[in-house]
Amino acid sequence: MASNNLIKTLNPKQLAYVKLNLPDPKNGEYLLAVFHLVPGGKLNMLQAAAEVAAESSTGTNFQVKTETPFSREMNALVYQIDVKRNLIWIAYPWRLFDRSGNVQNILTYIVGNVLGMKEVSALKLLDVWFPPAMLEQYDGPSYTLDDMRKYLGVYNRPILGTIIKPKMGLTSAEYAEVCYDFWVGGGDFVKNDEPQADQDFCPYDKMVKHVKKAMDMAVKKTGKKKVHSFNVSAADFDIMIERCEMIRNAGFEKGSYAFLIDGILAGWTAVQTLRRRYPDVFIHFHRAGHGAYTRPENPIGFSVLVLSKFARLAGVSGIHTGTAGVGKMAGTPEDDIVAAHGILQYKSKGPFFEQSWATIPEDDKDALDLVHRDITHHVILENDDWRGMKKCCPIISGGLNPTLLKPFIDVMGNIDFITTMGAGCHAHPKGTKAGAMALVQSCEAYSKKISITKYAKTHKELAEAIRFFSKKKK
Ligand code: CAP
Ligand code: MG
Ligand code: MG
Repeated sequence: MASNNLIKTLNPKQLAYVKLNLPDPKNGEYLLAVFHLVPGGKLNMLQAAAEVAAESSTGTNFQVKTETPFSREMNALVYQIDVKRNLIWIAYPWRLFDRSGNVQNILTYIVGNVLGMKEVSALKLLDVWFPPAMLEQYDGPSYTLDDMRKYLGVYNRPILGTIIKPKMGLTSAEYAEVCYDFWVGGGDFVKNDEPQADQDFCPYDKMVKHVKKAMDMAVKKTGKKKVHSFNVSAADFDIMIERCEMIRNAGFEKGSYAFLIDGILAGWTAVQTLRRRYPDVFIHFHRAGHGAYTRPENPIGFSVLVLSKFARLAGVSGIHTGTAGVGKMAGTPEDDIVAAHGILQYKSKGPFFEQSWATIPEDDKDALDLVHRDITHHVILENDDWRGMKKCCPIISGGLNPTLLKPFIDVMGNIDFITTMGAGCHAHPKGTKAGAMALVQSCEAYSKKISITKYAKTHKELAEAIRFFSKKKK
């Protein structure tokens, strides 16, 4: 059925949420969204789309008598549909949103009630576009990957990290010993695993103290700076802040600690609280639970790209964006790499929208060129505030090991990320230190453009990693 005929099938309420061929959706008034939609019940695509626009903005199941001329101005509008591909485009007047730069509030509209409506049997938010004026209302990242690079003195390779394994069950002293081994093996970055908290066998305060000691020893031994990302997710605001303050008061150097938050499960309020309270700290968004929304086989939810864009909007320094099929987690290059590039670059192309994160005028070719070169070399500009919203760093994790570093870099197309390898280091037959050495060696091989098999001839830790990890499929 052509769009005009579909319009005739709408009831008056639905009609108020549809404006096909909206003259200029990118005029700055709207947040734009593309959904994959399969109607539920007997509705056609446009009817279902109108119901989604209604419920995700001002409406409900019936037109209400309390509407005002102004409230109608706030209606979201279905402005395009593609019946064959089951796609709908909706424009949300962004005056709908909480003026305090609140990401949770936007998501409560656009992927809130609508995901549970009877009128849809599939509804997935695939991409969003933010107008420049709206971006200005949101924090964006403060402490970035470039700041971490400066602290570590690491510029022309990915940041090499690990997650301590076993995931849980080590005492605080045992935990710190594994950190030490990884750091003296040459690794830069260690993160708490996502369920790390204040377990009775590993009290938080002791974990922090032992990590501090291990870091001091490792820095002394190697002459290199190190970073530890502490999970500060907690039951309530006070405990979360208590954990942050405990870390800040433990004697760590600025730059040597990051705050990890289980962003999906602790929630956006926790994420944004950290960003606002601690602009001088790397905020690390671990996305445990995201699969419930993002997995392709789940027809309801949102994409990895959407999650990652909102994380940048909220201002985290880095978020996990997946291994693009190279590691153990589900996720394709199309989804994961588009998301990684989407949060890293000042201008990024998604499947539906090209998002500009910069306030630089499109015709200022010199400035754009400078920014582009800085993204590649990281050192031209001291402070990237002026260019618009800062970059957010992809964190690449899940089933990786030293043999998979180059394959991932090849898919990613650049080295601007943190990678954390858990089993990939601690399963090394000679243990964690050798695992870290193998990771460093595999990175050296990449930088020197030598294959890992050739490099392994003179580097025994790498040789052993290759033997071990190529035997084991996982
Ligand atoms: C990786 C990891 C991360 C996952 C999360 C884990 O460990 O710590 O939580 O990477 O997935 O526990 O699995 P391994 P994602 O290196 O031992 O696999 O990054 O896709 O959100
Ligand atoms: Mg309601
Ligand atoms: Mg983990």
